[in-house]
Amino acid sequence: MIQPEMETLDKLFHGVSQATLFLLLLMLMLLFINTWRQRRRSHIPGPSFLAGVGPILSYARFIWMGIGTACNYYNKKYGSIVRVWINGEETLILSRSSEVYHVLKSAHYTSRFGSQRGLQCIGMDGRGIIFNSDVPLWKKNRTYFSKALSGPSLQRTVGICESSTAEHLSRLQDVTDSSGHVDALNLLRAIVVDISNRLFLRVPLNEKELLQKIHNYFETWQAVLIKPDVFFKMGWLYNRHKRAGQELQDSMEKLLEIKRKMIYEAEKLDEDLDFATELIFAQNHGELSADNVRQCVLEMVIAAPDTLSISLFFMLMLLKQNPDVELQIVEEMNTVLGEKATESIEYENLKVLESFINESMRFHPVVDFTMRKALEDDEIEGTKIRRGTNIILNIGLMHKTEFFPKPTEFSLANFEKTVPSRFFQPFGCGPRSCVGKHIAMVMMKAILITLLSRYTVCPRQGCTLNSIRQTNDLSQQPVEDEHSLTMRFIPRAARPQLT
Ligand code: HEM
Ligand SMILES: *[C@@H]1O[C@H](CO)[C@@H](O)[C@H](O)[C@H]1NC(C)=O
Ligand SMILES: CC(=O)N[C@H]1CO[C@H](CO)[C@@H](O)[C@@H]1O
Repeated sequence: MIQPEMETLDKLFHGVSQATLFLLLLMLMLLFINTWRQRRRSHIPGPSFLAGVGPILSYARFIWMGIGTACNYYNKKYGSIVRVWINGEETLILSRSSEVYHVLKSAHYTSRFGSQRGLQCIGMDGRGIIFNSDVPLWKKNRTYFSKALSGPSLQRTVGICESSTAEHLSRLQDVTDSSGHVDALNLLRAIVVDISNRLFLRVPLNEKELLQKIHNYFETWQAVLIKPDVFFKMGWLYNRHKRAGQELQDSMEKLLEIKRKMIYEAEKLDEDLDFATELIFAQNHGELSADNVRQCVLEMVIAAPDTLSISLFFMLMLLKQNPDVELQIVEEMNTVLGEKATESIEYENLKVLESFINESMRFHPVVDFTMRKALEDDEIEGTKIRRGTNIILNIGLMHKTEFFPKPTEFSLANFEKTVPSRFFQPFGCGPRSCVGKHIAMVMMKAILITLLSRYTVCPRQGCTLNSIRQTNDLSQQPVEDEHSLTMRFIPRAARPQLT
């Protein structure tokens, strides 16, 4: 029995040429160096490599739980800096303010990560702004966004938000069901998409149809963002998403056609050009491709409905759970706004309202984290970061673990004292921060003031932020099943003297 085996082995050894032996040795050495490097890096806490099983398990957790939920799981299990793997790539999750602040401020992290096939599916790969990782091109496109989201736009915003909110509220009967409830989240979405259109595009559109497409586009974005390449080969899974990604892009193209026609036929254009007009002119001058103009306008139009309307929805829920805060806000509105015409106000004096908005974004954020990529080797607080490492900043968790006096409670006391900026970053800061952060604050204030001066809301019995179902994948969102998210809108008895 043993004899033949010995013979084979013998033959084997004789058959192995010296070159092959050398290659074998080299491979062993490389394997050793690799493991050694792996061990050297293992001072960052995280799940263990386990001969390649670790990366598969951690990737599976991200896909299964959703990105936001998985980040919180890992930070809670391993601490404020964790090393995991997404799609085989080393990924760090950071939640301590000093590390988060370092990444936000640095020019080495102005890129994001995500599946290239996935981003191509939604038109974001190397285009637009949000997930455009072609840094020089992103930079150029970002200037168009910054221009449109500050200056004259910012001033127009207050008036547009107030009139759009008022108009939608005056048609409240149309969206009230037989039991007297309103689908608050969709009402807020309709208000916000109308405001975005009036600010950036100014084309007549079917709000409801566009909102449905924005919703599907977001679902697709979330579904494809970190999927492995094989996912895109499985037609039965992928085609539905591909269609949803394409539908919104087609709608945008149609709206832009209308816009081009409007510009062409206009006798004379407004003094301050809107975002879409600026981009169309840039295209006419050969500076931008049509694909890019479409993607930039698309991202501008979806930005607020995907973030701001859900933030406002959470705020309405929080108000009902904290009636004393609502009282304080309404009193402040009466004293501060009662005296002046609202149109001209930039809302500097509404400290309670601003604290409420800040505390809501701290306590129950929509955007919980942000995804970046290291463009250079770097060192953060003694931890070596290799170029190409994926970075997730878990800002939501940071807001609940540092600085604030009542970190896990909703309380305006958290904003009584001035909060140093590194401890509170709902929009990020630095070169790749939220380009809409100023306009978002103005929009939230204007919409809340208009709404709260006319109505107080009342969610369904037993419906609180804790009890409604939510997911936290790309962002934190309520699950829209049947009636759980509807509210009654009760007119305020004594309406404050607002115009
Ligand atoms: C409550 C509302 C909002 C929140 C909480 C929010 C939050 C954020 C966060 C955390 C980021 C990532 C920043 C980073 O990586 O450091 C971001 C990016 C961005 N936001 Fe917002 N945002 C909001 C509203 C808006 C609005 C209204 C607009 C535009 C109209 C907007 C446009 C953008 C864009 C274009 C980016 C990508 C910037 C880039 O990659 O260069 N956001 N936002
Ligand atoms: C709210 O947060 C912003 C930072 O996003 C900060 O500049 C502002 O001072 C805060 N307002 C209050 C009243 O704390
Ligand atoms: C104005 C400008 O240069 N825009 C750029 C935006 O990004 C695309 C590709 O990402 C470029 O082709 C554009 O030139």
